[in-house]
Amino acid sequence: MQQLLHTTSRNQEQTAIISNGQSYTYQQLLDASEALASQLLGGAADLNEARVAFMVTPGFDYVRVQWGIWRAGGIAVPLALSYPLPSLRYVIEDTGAQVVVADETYAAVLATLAEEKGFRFIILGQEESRASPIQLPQLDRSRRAMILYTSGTTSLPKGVVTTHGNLETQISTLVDAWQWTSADHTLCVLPLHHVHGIINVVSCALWAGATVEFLPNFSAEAVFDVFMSSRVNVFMAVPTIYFKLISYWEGLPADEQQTISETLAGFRLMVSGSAALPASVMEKWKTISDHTLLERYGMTEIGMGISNPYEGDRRVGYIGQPLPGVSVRLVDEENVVVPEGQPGEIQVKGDNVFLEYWKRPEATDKAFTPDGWFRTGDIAVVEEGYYRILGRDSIDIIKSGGYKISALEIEEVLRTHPTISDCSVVGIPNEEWGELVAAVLVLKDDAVTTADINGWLRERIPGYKLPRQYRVVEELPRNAMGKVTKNDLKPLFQPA
Ligand code: MLC
Ligand code: AMP
Repeated sequence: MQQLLHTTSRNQEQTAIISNGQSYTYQQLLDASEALASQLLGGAADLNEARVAFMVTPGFDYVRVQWGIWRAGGIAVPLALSYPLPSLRYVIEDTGAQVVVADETYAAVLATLAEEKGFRFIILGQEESRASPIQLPQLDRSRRAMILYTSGTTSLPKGVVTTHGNLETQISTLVDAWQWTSADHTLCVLPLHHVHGIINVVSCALWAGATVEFLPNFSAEAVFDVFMSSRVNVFMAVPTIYFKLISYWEGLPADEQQTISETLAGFRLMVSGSAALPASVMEKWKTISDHTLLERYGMTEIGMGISNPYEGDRRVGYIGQPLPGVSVRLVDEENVVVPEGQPGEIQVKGDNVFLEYWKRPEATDKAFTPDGWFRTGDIAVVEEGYYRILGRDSIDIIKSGGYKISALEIEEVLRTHPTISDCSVVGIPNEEWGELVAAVLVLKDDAVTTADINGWLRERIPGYKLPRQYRVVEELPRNAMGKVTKNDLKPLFQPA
């Protein structure tokens, strides 16, 4: 945070943010975040790591709230805008947030919870005005700064706690590696409750003194409109977004295609990550934009760990080499380092690695080896010095549209439906989404349809976690231990 403020003070009159048709300078961001910090503090000297949850549309308000929380000494807990009430309640309860901030769009959603939980509820636009300049607390690197929720191999999402030091390392490493400067201008279309949007796009841009422009959500048409009408020269997205941009471009008349291609060719950098980039997407994007996408690998717990080079050979199907300051090793099941060419689990060490899972010391312990390496659960191999992802060690983790989704979490909710006697959730390969969530159900009552179940589920889990396909069976296949053999279920979803 101190570093971010340092940049800000150098670039006061430069445009920091463009959102909702308005431009905001770094000075405005500084003033607005200080005002919010002051309001959060309410006369206290320091929030002392109090959790402040916030549900705010991506744009200037989002950043001023995030910075305001940090500047007041709190822990920022961004709430996903797509979450239904039970998921919001879970995050607010799990973090023990005593203060929740919302903009007017989300105030109504949170009002029920505010009544139920009695937290302090701040609605943007209805803030008190600041009385006089205040003294903000000094934040050292070891302070907790943010909690992001990640789905894993447990049925409930875990809060990943990062310190100011972790964030500074994650941001500064990328700013250097990808050569961000204050002349850059990026467009953020990613959700702001995950590291990809928060760190790689917004924080890197602001750290470098660049401009970040926001679209509240993704639409291929809107993205190309911004590209054509502004000075965007850096773009980062998940493979699904590149897939959607390609499909849209392919449907345009030739003259529009050409104008877009000419604009894209002038970009400085285009990055893909959060899920494997299919070779077909990389190649088509190259034809359209004349850019070889820079593919990198990261995780909520580590920020970015491995990246193809900014200058040099970006290899199709590879995630590149460890970023400076990030130690990476591949180990076998006995935790012994494997030689080049042999597959192993990616383990990571460095200042970029998170502090802990919030209030889950056992899960934190299990996530690290006795000598302090973080176990990612991703399997990779090194070939000619480049890392290539082979898969994950857990069949229960699904990546769809760049979102990590836990099959166990969805199964747990499905099991509470009165007519479901048994169920299993798997990920099935899909070029556009990476994987699609698919559910196999055993039903007590044939009168209930999968459409009914989907409608019921929609009220309980975020839309991006919903199964896209269902199959109903008499019985689930199980091994001698009684465990469902998920690999036997996947063929049920192969196209006929
Ligand atoms: C939505 N749809 C899906 C889906 N999500 N279909 C299949 N699988 C999914 N996962 C369907 C909807 O039902 C809807 O269909 C249609 O797609 C449009 O829905 P939407 O919600 O409007 O989707 P859209 O906004 O287009 O979202 C696509 C997206 C989004 C790619 C923009 O998924 C996204 O923002 N992904 C990024 C997630 C991210 O930031 N991950 C980073 C995690 S951090 P219908 O029929 O109803 O119209 C991380 C670390 C790292 O991983 O390394 O970065
Ligand atoms: P999340 O937990 O949402 O932060 O997602 C992190 C996971 O995304 C990693 O553990 C990987 O499985 C996956 N991931 C991120 N980048 C890539 C990539 N370039 N290729 C393949 N998988 C990736």
